[in-house]
Amino acid sequence: MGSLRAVSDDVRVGCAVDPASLRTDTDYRRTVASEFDAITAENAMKWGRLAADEGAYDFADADDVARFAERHDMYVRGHTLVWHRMYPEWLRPWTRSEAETERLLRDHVQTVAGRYRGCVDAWDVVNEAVADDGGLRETQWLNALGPEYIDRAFEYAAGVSDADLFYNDYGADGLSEKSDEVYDLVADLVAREVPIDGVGLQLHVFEETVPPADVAANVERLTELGLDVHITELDVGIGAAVPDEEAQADYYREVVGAATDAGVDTVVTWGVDDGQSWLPERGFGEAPLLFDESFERKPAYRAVREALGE
Ligand code: 9MR
Repeated sequence: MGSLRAVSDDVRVGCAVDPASLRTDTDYRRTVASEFDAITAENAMKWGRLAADEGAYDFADADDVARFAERHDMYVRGHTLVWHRMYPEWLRPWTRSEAETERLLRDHVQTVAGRYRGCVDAWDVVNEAVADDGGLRETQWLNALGPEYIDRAFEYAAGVSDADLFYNDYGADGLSEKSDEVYDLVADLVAREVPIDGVGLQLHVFEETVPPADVAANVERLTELGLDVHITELDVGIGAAVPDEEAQADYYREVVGAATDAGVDTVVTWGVDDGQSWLPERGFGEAPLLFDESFERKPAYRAVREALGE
């Protein structure tokens, strides 16, 4: 059996990676290089990782991911420019003036999106700005700058980057109140000609599965706005929603099939192997990825190949 990346000419399959594992773990590195044709830094391009110290960026880890991607001819999803989590401690306590906060946002977006111009193909410009109970999430950015912080982030990114610019969120994968909120948000950005190109549906699946038909319907309505849709952080924890590896494989097959039939051309799993995943340590289910902790291909791996037409 050949590699996953060779299965479909129309759909890229990616993974989120940790640069330290890429450097030190041969099995990890070999799996990423041979199986995937898209890549995201799980954490290395987040503000808190890039600029732990005020006034000084450290791009070493992020550059490693970028170089790896280039060497292996991979599509790069940059993650993420503006978020309410994993920002540097020195940004606290958020008592700066509006003008100063805006300058910090602009400088960060321009610095990072500018550095990876020509390398990052798609940026998650704004991540998780919609609250779980509706409306915009109360973040430091919203408090300091109002809802326009979203417009500004996209505009600053568009000024320096040739990447496709995405809004990315969780819990907005199928049809739900939150996915309606995300739809309304991005429809408004499109209507006001804010430079947005796409929407990332994270698709973290644990307590309950999202009906694949609902994912397809959501993809279709977003596509009708003229936006691209990517599945950006796919993982399926074994637990309440999917009891075992076979059920997990069935769900992967159905949801990847439904999303790609509806027009999704990029599907990224949130990690490589079950030994390194954020889900189990949060108690959100077990063994959520395509490779087990020995990097053996799981039933879910074969299911994704089938979903892509094999
Ligand atoms: O998987 C990531 C984990 O290692 C980090 O500790 C965490 C905080 O930065 O972020 C996790 O990734 C999140 C992603 O950036 C945005 N969507 C939800 C992901 C899982 O929490």
